Amino acid sequence: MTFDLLLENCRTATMAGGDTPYGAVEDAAIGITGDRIAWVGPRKDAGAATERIDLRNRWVTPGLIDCHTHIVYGGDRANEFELRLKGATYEEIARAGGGIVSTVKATRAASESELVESAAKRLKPLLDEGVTTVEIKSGYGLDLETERRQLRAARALGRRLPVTVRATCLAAHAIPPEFKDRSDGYIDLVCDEIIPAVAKDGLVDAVDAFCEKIAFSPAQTRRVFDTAKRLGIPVKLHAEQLSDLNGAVLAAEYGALSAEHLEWVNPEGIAAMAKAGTVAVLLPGAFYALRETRLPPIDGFRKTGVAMAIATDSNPGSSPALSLLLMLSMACTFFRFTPEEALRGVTVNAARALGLAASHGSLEAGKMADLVVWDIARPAELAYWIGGNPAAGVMQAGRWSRALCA
Ligand code: DI6
Ligand code: FE
Repeated sequence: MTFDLLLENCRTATMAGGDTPYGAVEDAAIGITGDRIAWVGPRKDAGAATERIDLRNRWVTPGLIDCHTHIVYGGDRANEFELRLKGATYEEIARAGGGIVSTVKATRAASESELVESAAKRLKPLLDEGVTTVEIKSGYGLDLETERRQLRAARALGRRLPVTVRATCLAAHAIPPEFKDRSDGYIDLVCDEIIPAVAKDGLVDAVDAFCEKIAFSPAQTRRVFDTAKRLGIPVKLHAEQLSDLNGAVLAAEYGALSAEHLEWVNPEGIAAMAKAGTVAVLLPGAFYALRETRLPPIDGFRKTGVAMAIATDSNPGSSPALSLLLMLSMACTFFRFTPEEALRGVTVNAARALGLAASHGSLEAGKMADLVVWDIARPAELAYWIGGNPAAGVMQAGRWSRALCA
């Protein structure tokens, strides 16, 4: 078999298991045909290729996966940042009608093309630093029309930019003002109208909910999950971000792809996640921006074998983050991830959190040709630098989405 392209003379952090840290293969080559990786291995064993590129011994990793974002929205909340600096808490601002609800107002007022334009600007720095797959949640519409518009904008971004987009319906994100004190009524709308309609339009890859005192109860979350289950859509959950409602146990019960945030998860939740294979998605940007002090139980996840992913949580309130590499640094420094765990968290484990483990997240034959060439001497540098961008080239689906530097 002749490859379309052979990337040769590189060091690969395949993240595909094996005996070496990072699944590394030194003096390696990668054969690419069409949009897929056809072969990865020692350079001396590489086959013929139509085109060959000498990577001059640079490191190659899988394309990075940001598996939790809320990056499509109207407006911003820099004003609330200033209020929080003066002492107001995130929960106080939310209860006073700011927070998520203020972004809902701005999102309802934005057209689909305005949502696409503003999100594309925020996605640009993520893509430049090697993100080739991103999850985008709705949840700033909280009515059928605007939830649909957000999800359509997410799909449009996937068509327009060199990135695979997974769209998640998070209609159960907050209680909209028109349902104040009637949250069960809003859940009726979510379950009877919003989720079935956006699913019918093919706009949803997963369903998520915010199970929290300032949002929805476990009983309400259960109704959302039952709706998703009936429609055959996988679920994920914002669980134990601000308090412990046993959300992780609930998520695991429904075989959730992931439970996310998890600073307050209890041992029963960890055990349930381990048993169900639910990925822990940890969000150091929100931990940082909200000055959270309670750490997610990293050792508990390690000991029980719960896979850990990390993501930006990019959103206008709790994590206005536009760098996934910075999250690697924060995961190591705040959460005591090893640099290898951090990279796993934005590759293989992030792919699992999106239900994409078969096609994304590692450099292996048959998977998508999504990869990043880096100007680094060792993979730990991806988590080491605070700012800056060592990406020297980004390939998505077999094409250079960011031209390779010589
Ligand atoms: N948890 C979060 O961190 C984001 N949503 C959620 O459920 C925050 C969203 C926001 O503040 O706008
Ligand atoms: Fe979030």
